[in-house]
Amino acid sequence: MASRYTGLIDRYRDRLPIANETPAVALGEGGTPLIRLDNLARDIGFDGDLYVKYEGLNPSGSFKDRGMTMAVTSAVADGVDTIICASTGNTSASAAAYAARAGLTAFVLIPDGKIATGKLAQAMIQGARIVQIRGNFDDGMRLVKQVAETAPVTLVNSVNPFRLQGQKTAAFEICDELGRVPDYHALPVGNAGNISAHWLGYKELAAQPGTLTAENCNDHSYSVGGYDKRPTMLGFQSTGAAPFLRGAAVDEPDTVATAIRIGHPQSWNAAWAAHDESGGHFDELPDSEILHAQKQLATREGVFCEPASAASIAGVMRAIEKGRIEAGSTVVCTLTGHGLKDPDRAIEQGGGLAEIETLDATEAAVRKRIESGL
Ligand code: AN7
Repeated sequence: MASRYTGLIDRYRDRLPIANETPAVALGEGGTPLIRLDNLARDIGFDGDLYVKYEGLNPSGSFKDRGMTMAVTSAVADGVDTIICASTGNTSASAAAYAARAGLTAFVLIPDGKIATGKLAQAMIQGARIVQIRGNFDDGMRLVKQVAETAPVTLVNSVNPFRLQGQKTAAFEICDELGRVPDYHALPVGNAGNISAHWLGYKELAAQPGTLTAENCNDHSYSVGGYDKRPTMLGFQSTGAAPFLRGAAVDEPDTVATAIRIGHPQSWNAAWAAHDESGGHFDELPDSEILHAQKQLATREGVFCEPASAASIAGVMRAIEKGRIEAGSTVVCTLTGHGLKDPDRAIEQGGGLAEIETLDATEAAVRKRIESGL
């Protein structure tokens, strides 16, 4: 029997609020690798199992595709022809891709000069209507919510409930692959949709059996899994954009991890519920520590993620060091976006290239470097 993987809606349709007869707008999203980090674990003296869920390998290069396949499938089923979002970059790239696939028009509002090059390239080539705003993501979010109240458009930011429904499937995949629930799950937190979605997924896996309906699809009152526990949820922010650590919104968020340069998270209550119900913690990392983790992951494991994604690894490294993660635990970190999203930052991190010399001089120099291992 043929078994071509077509995406998470086809795989998990019985656990999603999409009717059987509704065709999925899909690009093969989901099914991302869960990679064990033996080198990094050894480096930091961790004796448990450390994994990354490499969401950068989704079709548009970030976890947003899990939510966008759902939001756009539902919009098309409703006869919508225009979608809109505000974005720090990845949502716009994903919206552009799925809109192109479905023949919809996508309006994406991006903060002036603050989105990574790869993400802008994606939105542009895929024909999104790009609107740069004089303001940050939070200003854009306010604006699109207002517009969507009265204009004939569907808002596809994570306030759209179909987004979190799609994103919860990452928790299903992790448990299906491990054959168990991880002890800890760590994520970078910006708008806080993804940590909320994962908690939704984990709760469903361990809830009492029930039936999924349009009414209860976001309240965890049905079960799909039969697992007996839930992970402790860990959320990490950059110090310059850490409303969950301040306990209040931040008006001028700033961080090199532009994906999570967000001060007014939309899923504030849901993320606190994940924190409280799971007995987890939030922490903040300086940009230097986030960039260090990005580089460690690349150089020690060959896994390339964008800066924001590395916040999950940086946070877990710190939590292990401080004894906030029990010895012998199974820990999963979500790597939310691909490293190629932000090539400029990676090149900066790599240091400069040496000057170009004659071929003879170069050959001699290369031989010398191979000998010395530098
Ligand atoms: C790589 O694209 O908000 O806490 O507009 O791109 O669910 O917001 C991106 C968020 C983490 C934070 N890592 O996730 C957007 C946007 C990456 C991201 C986050 C984002 P949420």
